[in-house]
Amino acid sequence: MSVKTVATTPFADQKPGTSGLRKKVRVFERPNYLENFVQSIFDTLESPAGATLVMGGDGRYHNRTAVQTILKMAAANGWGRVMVGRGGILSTPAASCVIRKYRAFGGIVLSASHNPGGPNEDFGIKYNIGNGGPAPEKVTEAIFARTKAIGEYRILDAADVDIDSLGERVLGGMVVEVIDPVADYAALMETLFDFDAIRALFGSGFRMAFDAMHAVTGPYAREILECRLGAPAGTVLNGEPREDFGGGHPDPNLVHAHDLVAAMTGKDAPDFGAASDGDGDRNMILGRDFYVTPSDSLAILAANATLCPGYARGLAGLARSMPTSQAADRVAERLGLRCYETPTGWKFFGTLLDAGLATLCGEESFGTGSNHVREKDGLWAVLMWLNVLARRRQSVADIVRGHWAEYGRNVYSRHDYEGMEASAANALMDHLRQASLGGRKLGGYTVALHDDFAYTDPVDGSTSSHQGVRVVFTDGSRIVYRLSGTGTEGATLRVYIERYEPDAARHHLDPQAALADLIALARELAEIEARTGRTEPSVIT
Ligand code: VG1
Ligand code: CO
Repeated sequence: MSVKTVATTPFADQKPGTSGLRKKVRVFERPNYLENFVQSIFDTLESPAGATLVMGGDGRYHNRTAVQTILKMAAANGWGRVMVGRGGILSTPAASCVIRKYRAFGGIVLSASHNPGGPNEDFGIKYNIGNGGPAPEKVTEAIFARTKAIGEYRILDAADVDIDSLGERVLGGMVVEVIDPVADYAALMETLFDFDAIRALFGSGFRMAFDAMHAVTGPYAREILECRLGAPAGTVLNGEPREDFGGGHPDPNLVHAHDLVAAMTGKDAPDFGAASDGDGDRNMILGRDFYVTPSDSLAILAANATLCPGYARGLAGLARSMPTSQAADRVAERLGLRCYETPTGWKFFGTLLDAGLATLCGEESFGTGSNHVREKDGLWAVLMWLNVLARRRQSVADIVRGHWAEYGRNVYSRHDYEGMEASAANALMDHLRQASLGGRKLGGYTVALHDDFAYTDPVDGSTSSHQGVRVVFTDGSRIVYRLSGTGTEGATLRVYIERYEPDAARHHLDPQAALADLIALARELAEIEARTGRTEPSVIT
């Protein structure tokens, strides 16, 4: 076995987005494409010789090939040990858990998350630092800078390694340790939640449906829900991970998690429904005929956190991404906590969690998590809901309605316009940035604030600008616009609409109806139809 140094030339398009580098599989299959990016990561890190790296992915098409390439490159770049999930599998939160537990130098997560998988679909790669969380922007920017200058990469000339059986094997001067992808994560969950109470809940006839969407959480959900918590076999739907996620979008929302939505409809439906995404970091929560928005879910989990053993002593603070509704802020205020507002993407929560300023974090995009790892965590959120349900013994709908009655409802919706021309989308955003809206009266609303969100990290002082155009009205209602940073084709415009409704008599209204005037205003302000020809969003959540 010898180390080969291979000459290469840069690719211009390896800038990581909201969560790592995501491209079509066909792009990743180009000679040297993956290798250039991985070598750029290794060149950027100041990892001591012999350091430990964690690696795993969501099991999508190209995962196994990429794992073998990266193992050989890690061996040629002086890593001492790579801990890899069996079969190349680790959910994103499990990867974060393993990095932290074994104090690894960092980790490589192979996933394009909620994007579809298969030979003609998407693949992705991201680097996580030693705290278990996504690399902060200064690291991803350094990696990107390196991709533009790279001239060679190093790889071991060796046969593929067996990654399908547990245990250690040697690859050049490096140890490859194949670990159980579920065990460490499941053990961590047992320390946070009241498994006895949840077991008793299932024992009392409570029924649940969990849609793993043929993605990575299937084995985790089966082990934790069915084996450890005693939920009946069959609670986990679509539990076999597949390289193409069964042809679907592994995106847990009302549009894509249709099997779950069907299962949760009607009077014989289970009491509780949940789904997770491709890499296991997102969650959707449903009751019988009832949908919980992710923003409400964060607020409700925060308000009930002390019912869970891992959070019994209270929370240090909350954090939410800027476009996430302000429901969590109301809970924070009641609890006397700060609620931090960060740009979109989990990487911005890491410093707050590390500094002990926040305990729970969330995003409107079906992401919820806590300081137990440094990623959002789908099954964790499901278990926290189960713990709350086991202690409160009320239906999901009653818990949510009770929360609204107590705090008021932040009526909320996100409208996505997918597959737009990038130039039209960029022009639309420029137009919104330049419009001078401050103080203007629009319909029944008066603009209190109009800006392009900029953030200064309160812990390390790093700054991020152009994080989304906000139009905030004097009554606290908001319209937020930003472009997606996770897509691989064209551009996606996301429009986030929110209005506070204190009147309990109006809490039952459908959000699309309750927000109709703001939705119309949002389309008008951005000139969506005139600029893009779109009259309706492609996905509403
Ligand atoms: C989207 C979500 C964002 C989330 C990101 C990664 O990003 O809006 O909240 O953190 O996906 O989630 P964007 O830039 O497309 O809006 V995942 O589960 O795809 O890692
Ligand atoms: Co994800």
